[in-house]
Amino acid sequence: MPSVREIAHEFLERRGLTTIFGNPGSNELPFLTGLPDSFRYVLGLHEGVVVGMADGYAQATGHPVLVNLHAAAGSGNAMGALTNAVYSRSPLVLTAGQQVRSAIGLEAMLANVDATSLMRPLVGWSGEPSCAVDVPRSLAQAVFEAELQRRPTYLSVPYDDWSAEVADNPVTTRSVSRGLLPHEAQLDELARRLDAARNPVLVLGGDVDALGLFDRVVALAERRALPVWVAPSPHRLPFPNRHPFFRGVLPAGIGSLSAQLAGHDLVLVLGAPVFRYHQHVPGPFLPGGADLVQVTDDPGEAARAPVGESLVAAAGPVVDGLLARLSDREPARSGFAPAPEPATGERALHPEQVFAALRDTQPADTAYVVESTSTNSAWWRQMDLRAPGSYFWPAAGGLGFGLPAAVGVAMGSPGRPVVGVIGDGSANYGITALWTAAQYAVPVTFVVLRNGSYGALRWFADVLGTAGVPGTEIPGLDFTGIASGYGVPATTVSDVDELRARLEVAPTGPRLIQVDTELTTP
Ligand code: TZD
Repeated sequence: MPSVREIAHEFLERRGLTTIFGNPGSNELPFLTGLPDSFRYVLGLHEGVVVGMADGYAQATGHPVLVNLHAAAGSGNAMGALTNAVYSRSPLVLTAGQQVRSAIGLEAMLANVDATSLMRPLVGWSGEPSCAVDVPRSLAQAVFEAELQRRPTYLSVPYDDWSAEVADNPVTTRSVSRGLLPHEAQLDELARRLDAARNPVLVLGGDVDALGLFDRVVALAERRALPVWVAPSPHRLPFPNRHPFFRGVLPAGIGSLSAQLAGHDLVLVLGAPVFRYHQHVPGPFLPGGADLVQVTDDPGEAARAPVGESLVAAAGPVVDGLLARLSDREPARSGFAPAPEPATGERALHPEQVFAALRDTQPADTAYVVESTSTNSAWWRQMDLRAPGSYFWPAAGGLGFGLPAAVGVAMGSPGRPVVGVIGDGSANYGITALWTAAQYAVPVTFVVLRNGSYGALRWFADVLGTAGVPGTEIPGLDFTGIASGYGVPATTVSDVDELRARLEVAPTGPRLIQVDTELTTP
């Protein structure tokens, strides 16, 4: 009879989960032994980095990814990174080794006490099989729940289960899929409302890019010359940011967002929650006279929205259905808007100079993983992103995503140039990803913006009226030394021409460019 381990390996292989991101301990070794050659194990040196890499990989590939963590301690280390994966809707299948069954109750070392509660409420499903025979089915459930919910799941497996022998299991050949097609009547009604609206507007969320709808929403916007905003706190870019209909990223305050939408009578939100607010700015949720319709495939997103109507359906068929029903109203304006001249710094480079250099030197299909929190407006002023999958940002604002996710995105999209744009504060939370990048020879350019500060927090301190708080300065960091310790070649650049010259050269492996920059506001 086959072992539970053999059945599990075969199931994962069939489902294409053959890249495992992990950091092992003794509880996990019995699962990892005898992995078929088709598997690739990607070692991360800290579990936050393991999950950040897997998140980037899952977003780049659009498929579930297996993560292997060490018992409760490793799971705990992963939890901060997990917050991002929840809001990027990444189908991560987290597995953790449990003590042998007979030793859990007595709380032997490495017993994961109450394992199924540990990662709640972050994961969409968590489980621990009730007996060894149920391990294959439970693993399948963890994979399918991640796929169906588009949310991480967590499975704890006692390590003595892996070598148990069980009858072959029909679950290994199962598959799941979802439809979520809107009804024709729902599409007719939505098209009618768009037609009747005097001044409609599109608000797009990260799901538009995650679901491969980047080009189709351009067609939709052009069909009716619809202005397009990006929903607040975006973790992906759903629309080319220099397109003539692009209006920008909506502010993340309730009052400021509704003020920005003033004058519109219909707000059509595709693939976003309503909304991911951040700074508390009280006010009405919508401007007077505006209706809102949200299209999302996440029932939770629909149910918790504070305003408007929600249609729970896959965004793709809704976009296609609208395109089939709406005729051209005006000829589309064409021509991408040029970026303004970058602002210049006095004592160091202005972030806009760095972004202009990236824009001018990097290939048009470059994927950027950005975790530089005080440079948002500089970023959008200078960048010109026209390709799907161009932009990734920590979806819950949990720092430690950028460096690892850049490695994961690069591993998940071989051949595509990848640049991580990382603040000198943010870099520290995921710094050990440099080691994985070096060991696995992943071609990524890390641009570290060194402003010596937690810049965004200084700005927030002003917003909250708490200026002068401690803990916002981070002098004395040198990422060239740190990078070389992890095996990544690195340089410091302070001159814009030198920066451009370095960026002109395509990387063959990982490299880090540290740039001293001036402090700006987000
Ligand atoms: N810890 C974690 C895990 N996530 C966070 N978001 C924070 C702390 C708080 N935080 C922010 O929200 S922004 C920020 C911190 C510490 C400063 C990041 O500094 P940076 O970027 O150098 O990366 P800027 O451009 O100087 O803000």
